[in-house]
Amino acid sequence: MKLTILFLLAVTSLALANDPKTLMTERGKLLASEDLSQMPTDIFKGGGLASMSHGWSFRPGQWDIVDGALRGYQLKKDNHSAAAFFALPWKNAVLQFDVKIDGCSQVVFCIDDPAAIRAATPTRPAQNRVEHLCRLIINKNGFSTQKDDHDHDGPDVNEPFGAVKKAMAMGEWKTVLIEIMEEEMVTTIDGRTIAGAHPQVAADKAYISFGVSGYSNGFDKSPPLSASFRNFRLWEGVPAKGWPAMKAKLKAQVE
Ligand SMILES: [Ca+2]
Repeated sequence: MKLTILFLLAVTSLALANDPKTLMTERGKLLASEDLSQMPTDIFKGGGLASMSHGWSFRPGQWDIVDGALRGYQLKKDNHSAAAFFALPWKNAVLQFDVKIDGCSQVVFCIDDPAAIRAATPTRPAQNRVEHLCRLIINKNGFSTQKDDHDHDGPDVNEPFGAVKKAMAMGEWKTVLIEIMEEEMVTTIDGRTIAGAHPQVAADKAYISFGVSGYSNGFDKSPPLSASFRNFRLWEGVPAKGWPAMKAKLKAQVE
């Protein structure tokens, strides 16, 4: 029995040691964990996104488990990026996943609010919709984050939080760490961090999504122009005491 406990402790410590260090928050209660080494069992089979209340949805696009990870790519007929949605209510969190880019033009990780009736805009009537709050964009040249254009085509606009120019090698796994605490979004890949803030980031969250775009470099390629994902984790976010000093240091590095 003692040996078993020691072994479990060792495994737990190893897993924690592999997690990148958080800056703004501490990892609290684990709210969601999906290795994505096989298809999740909780697949939402209801109607549209606005009615999705739990689990995963894999559309549009083509999504398969390949080499122990979830691989997605865009289909020409969809006229939209491939998207894998996961529904879960949360507010402040530490989000983590591994991503590997294999030829797609762009990977997007979106954080969305709960469905609600949105006012009419110049191009659509009032309707029940899920909208994007903020996102991470990764391509072969680096990554960027932004507060999203929440109304799509009203007066609201995207507001960039920053960009890191660092080549992302194709076929190489990278661990993404996103910390959300009230208005702030802090994103770290390979030890490089973008910190940003906007009141919209403090909204209630209901969905996250992985997006894969292939349009700009073609369709029907073999193998497909894809990205893969694995080891998705979502912890409750707890404020870290050292964040104000850390933030000042990060700001000094950028300026
Ligand atoms: Ca707008």
